[in-house]
Amino acid sequence: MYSGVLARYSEFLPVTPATPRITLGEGDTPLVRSPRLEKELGCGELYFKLEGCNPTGSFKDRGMVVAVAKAVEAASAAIICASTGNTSASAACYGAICGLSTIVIVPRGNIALGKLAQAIVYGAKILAIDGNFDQALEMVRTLVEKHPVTLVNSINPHRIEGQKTAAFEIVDSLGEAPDFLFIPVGNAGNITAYWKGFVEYYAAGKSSQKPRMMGFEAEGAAPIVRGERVPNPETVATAIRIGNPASWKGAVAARDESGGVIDSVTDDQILEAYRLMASKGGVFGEPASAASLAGLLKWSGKLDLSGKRVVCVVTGSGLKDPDTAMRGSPSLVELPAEVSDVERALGWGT
Ligand code: AN7
Repeated sequence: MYSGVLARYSEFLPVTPATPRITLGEGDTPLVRSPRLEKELGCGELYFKLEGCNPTGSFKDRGMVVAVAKAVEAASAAIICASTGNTSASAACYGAICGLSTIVIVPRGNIALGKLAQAIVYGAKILAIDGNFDQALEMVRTLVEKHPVTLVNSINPHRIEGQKTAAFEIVDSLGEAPDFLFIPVGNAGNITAYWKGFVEYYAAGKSSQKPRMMGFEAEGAAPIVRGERVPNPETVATAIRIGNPASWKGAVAARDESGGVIDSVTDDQILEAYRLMASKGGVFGEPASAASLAGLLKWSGKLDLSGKRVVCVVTGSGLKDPDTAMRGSPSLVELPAEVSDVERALGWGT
C-alpha cells in the first residue's frame, strides 16, 4: 500500500524517529502524456503532472504533510497561514487529522469557492481580510512573532522540503529528468522546491541532467518579471494573485542556475490554455495551473522542442473554481423529457 511522501522519500526529508509519519496518501500523482497536444506543439514528448490528484486537490499537500508533522513533533498546538486558497485547504486538512487548531487568513472576495468550502468543512478558523495575499502574509509573519503558533506558509522550510518530492517522482517516472519544466509562479515556493528536488536527485545520481525551469507569473501579478513589487496584483488566476513573493530569490536562482526563464502570461492566454488543456488534453486544472501550458504555448515557437521531453505542472484541480469554468459558458438547453424534443434540440429533425 502506498504510504505517502514522508515514508517514500524519508531519506531526502528532515524526518527523525520522532517525526509522526502522518499521511492522507499525498504524492504519487499521475504523470500523463498528451499525444494530441504534443503533436500540435511540436514537442518530442509532453506530460502533465497532475497535482490536482492530491488529497485536497493541489500540490500543497506534499509540503503541508511535512510542515504539520514537524509542528506535531515540536509539540505545537496550532498552525497558521496566509493563503490565496489552496494552502488554507491543505493546512486545514492536515491540521484536522493531527488535532491542531488551524487559522487561515485569506483575501476577502479573491479566493475560489471550492477552496473556501474545503477550509470550512475541515474546520479551520477562517479570517477574510480586506486586503490581498501579500498583506495577509505580512500579518501572519507578525502574529507568529507574538503568539505560540506555527507558520505553515512556504517560508517554513519544511514546506519546500515536502514539495520537492514532485520533482523526484517525475524523475522516478521518466527514468531521467525532463528537458523542460513549465510551472506557474505565485509565491514562488513551488519552483524553488522543484529546482531543489532536481538538483538533489542529480547529485544522488538519479538523473544525468537537470531541466530548464520555465516559470510563469500572471501579467497583472508579475513582480519577478518586472523586477519590483506589484502593490495591487490582479489576475483571473486568483491562486497566483501575489505581488511580493516570499521565495523571490529561490525562483531567480532556479531560473539562472537552470538556464531557464521567468516570464508572464496574460489572463486571456491563461484562459485559452485552461480550456485547451481540458478540451484536448483531458486535464481540468484550475486557472493558475494553466499558466504552465500558457507559457509553453507562448514559448513553443522560440524553443526547439523537437525530440525534447516537456513536463507541465498542473498544480491544482479545476473543480476548485467552478465560477471561472461557468463564466461565459453558453446557457444550458432546457427542455421536456421527450425524445422528440431532444432530437429537435440536436437538429436531428424527423
Ligand atoms: C494552484 O494557496 O500561494 O509559486 O496561498 O494554488 O509556490 O506560490 C497558492 C499558489 C500555483 C503558485 N498553482 O505556487 C496559496 C498559494 C496553484 C496555487 C500556485 C499556487 P507558488
